[in-house]
Amino acid sequence: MTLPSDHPLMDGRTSGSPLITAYRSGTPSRRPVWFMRQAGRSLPEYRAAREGTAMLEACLTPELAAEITLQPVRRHGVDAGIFFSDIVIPLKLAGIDVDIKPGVGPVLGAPIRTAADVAALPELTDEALEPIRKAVRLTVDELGSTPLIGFAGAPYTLAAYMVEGKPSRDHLGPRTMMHADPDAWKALAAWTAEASGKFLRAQLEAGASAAQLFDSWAGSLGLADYQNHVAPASAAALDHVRGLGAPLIHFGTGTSELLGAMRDVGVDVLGVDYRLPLDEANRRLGGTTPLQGNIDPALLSAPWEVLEAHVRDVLDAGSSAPGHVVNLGHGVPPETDPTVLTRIVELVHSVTP
Ligand code: 1CP
Repeated sequence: MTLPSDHPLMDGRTSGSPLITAYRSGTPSRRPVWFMRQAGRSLPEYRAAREGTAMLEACLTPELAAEITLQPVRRHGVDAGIFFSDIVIPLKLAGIDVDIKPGVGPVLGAPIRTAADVAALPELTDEALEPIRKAVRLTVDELGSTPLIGFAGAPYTLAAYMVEGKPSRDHLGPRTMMHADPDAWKALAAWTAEASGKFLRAQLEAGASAAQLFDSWAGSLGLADYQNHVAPASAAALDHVRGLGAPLIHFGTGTSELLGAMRDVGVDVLGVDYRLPLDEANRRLGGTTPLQGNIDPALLSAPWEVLEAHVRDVLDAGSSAPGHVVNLGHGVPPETDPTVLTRIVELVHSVTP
């Protein structure tokens, strides 16, 4: 299966863009940069657009999701849009009782704790993903030569919310389940892999030029648990979109010890959080994998001179990798001054790629 001939990656709109070139270890015309959570609460235009609309409703209103996706591209001149949605949208579209509570995050009506709970999970159908395809089509029509990145939550991070029923710090629920009830865990990981895989595929087929799998909480796992209980499900999610020709990126936080295993699920690019310098990440990966990252979000509120020196360090360390896309080491904090992000984009674009 390939992408349609009028897809932005196939008709020449985005294939030569700095982002796609760097993801493919080529030589881009400038160092590409985008920010995780670039759409969202740091932008006054986002807060205005969202007024009176609940988070999940905003994600499922195609015109609004497209507009919110475009806002940071217009404002900052970043090298990619990241589709405005959430990792729990596939759950919602499957019919699961899930909501995003302001100031909290994803909350389920009933947590998924037993094999019977998993067996009762509804299937995510392709038809249910139509609002996603529509929003992506509207977005890429406006983006022109700027690529759109699609995304999904990786099975572990998604399952962590399903088992706990809400955000948690230590993710004890899923980590216990994978040992105490391995069959239930395997079934849950398989369900989430399919939901995330279908969500990714809908975005890529409708016009996204790359896709990122977010395993934000993988860092709570040791290497053995990651390899035995998680990596196969992440690989299964990606099986839905392999061979389409779109670069696949894998990101988690606290994953310095898991980088090789996360690359080995079969991705083109690794996102690195702020804890590990990119030259060391590159060394650990054998110098063959393009990297994305890793400005420390904490420094966005530091004096500009301090932040600028840090960004230049990230650019230097990133030069050691076969490709480098500048990003943060995790998402934009809501209280960030958006003019600082624009200034980072200008700085990154001013250096030789
Ligand atoms: O009302 C609001 O504005 C809610 C805040 C918000 C936003 C803007 C949530 C709730 N989700 C999002 C959008 C979102 N979520 C995007 C698109 C925007 C962009 O990147 O520009 C993406 C890629 C996500 C993905 C996401 N959701 C992740 C993975 C990325 C990461 O940050 O680690 C995770 C873990 C979630 C769960 C989630 N959704 C929302 C919150 C506050 C959380 C985290 C809760 C927790 O701490 O566990």
